[in-house]
Amino acid sequence: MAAPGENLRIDGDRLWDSLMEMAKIGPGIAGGNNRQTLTDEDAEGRALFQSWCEAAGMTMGVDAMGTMFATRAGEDSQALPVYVGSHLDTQPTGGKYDGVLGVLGALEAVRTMNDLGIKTKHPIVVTNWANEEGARFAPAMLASGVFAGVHDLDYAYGRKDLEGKSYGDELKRIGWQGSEEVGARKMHAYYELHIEQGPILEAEGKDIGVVTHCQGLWWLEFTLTGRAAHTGSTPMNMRVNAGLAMSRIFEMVQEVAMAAQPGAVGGVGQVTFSPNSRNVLPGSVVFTVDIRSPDQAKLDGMRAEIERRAPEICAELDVGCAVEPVGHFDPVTFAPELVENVRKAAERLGYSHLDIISGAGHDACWAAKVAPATMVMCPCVNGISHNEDEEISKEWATAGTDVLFHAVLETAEIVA
Ligand code: HGY
Ligand code: MN
Ligand code: MN
Repeated sequence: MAAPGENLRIDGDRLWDSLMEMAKIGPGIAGGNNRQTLTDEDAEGRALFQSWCEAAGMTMGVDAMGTMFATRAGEDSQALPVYVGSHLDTQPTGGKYDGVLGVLGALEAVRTMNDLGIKTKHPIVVTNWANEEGARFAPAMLASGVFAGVHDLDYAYGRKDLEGKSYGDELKRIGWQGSEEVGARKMHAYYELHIEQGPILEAEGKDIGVVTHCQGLWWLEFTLTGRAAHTGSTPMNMRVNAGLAMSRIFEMVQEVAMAAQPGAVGGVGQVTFSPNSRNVLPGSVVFTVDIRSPDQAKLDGMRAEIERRAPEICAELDVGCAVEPVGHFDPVTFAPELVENVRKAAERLGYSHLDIISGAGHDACWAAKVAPATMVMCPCVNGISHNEDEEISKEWATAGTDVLFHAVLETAEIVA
């Protein structure tokens, strides 16, 4: 089967217009987006996406986790579909492109197939995975995790946000609880376009990231129990200071991650003090340690050392210490034949490219458990992401989507 010709290219202006249109939904306070999963803003973005998919002649299916699957028919209805997607939900102070580029890039590939009258053997399914971010309901990649059989539906439905609202209730409230059994769909292959969310491609002057692997992750939720007390009248030697224990654990996590260099990260993004009053020493402190590495031994070694040393730190301060893993996936190796399709597409289209390991987690990491999967990356300005300043160029978005388009056609097999 002939490879797509080098002149087959998507419509970068139409892609960019769609990105800017979606960015109007759930605006942030500084130019980015706050379209957190299962909020009214998420529902609005879903409705817009569905309208675009239906305008492109696709039929929409939704599963019981709220993941959206828009199908473009293939010539062989018995052939398993090629799935292409990412996520439309954002961080609270998210950018306009994290996840969104992958969903709307996949839609643009279908729009271009329609324009050119391209027919493929395999159907194409453009996918919007629910709750990729895990910002509101931990863990990240929750819906794709249920799809891959890593989590069961009851566990997922029971996950709660900081206000005590459950995933299942919120999904029903916004009206996006689909009827499809999660994971019943079988994939021929899965592709995901995503911004790098790091500085490498831009620094190396490369248009395309050929993603060979994704680093693994642990999210360890610590609950430290001190004694709520007056910050003024409580003598220093009478304090049971959970906040002090937390700060010593943060320093320890930094030390463990630095000792595991190169190829390891560790930090904390979310802390909840209770009662969180400025003149009360916290009775409890809850925070999630996020550690990652592409090296399995390093990843598990960091976890073991942190879980060994944290209770020792707390014991010195008479602070109670409990830890629960609330997110995990091992380092992922993507499908070599799909990775080669991405590399060949970049070369055919004349884009510079670099093999890269994804620093961030993606739904592709769980898709890879049930089908051959890989990713395409484009640079982002100064490597900034999970920040409203996240920015890419139209050229980068176009290049990434061109490569995605070609790789998908290679796998879906053009028949006319
Ligand atoms: O945490 C991650 O890597 C992804 O952004 N959910
Ligand atoms: Mn993402
Ligand atoms: Mn993200």
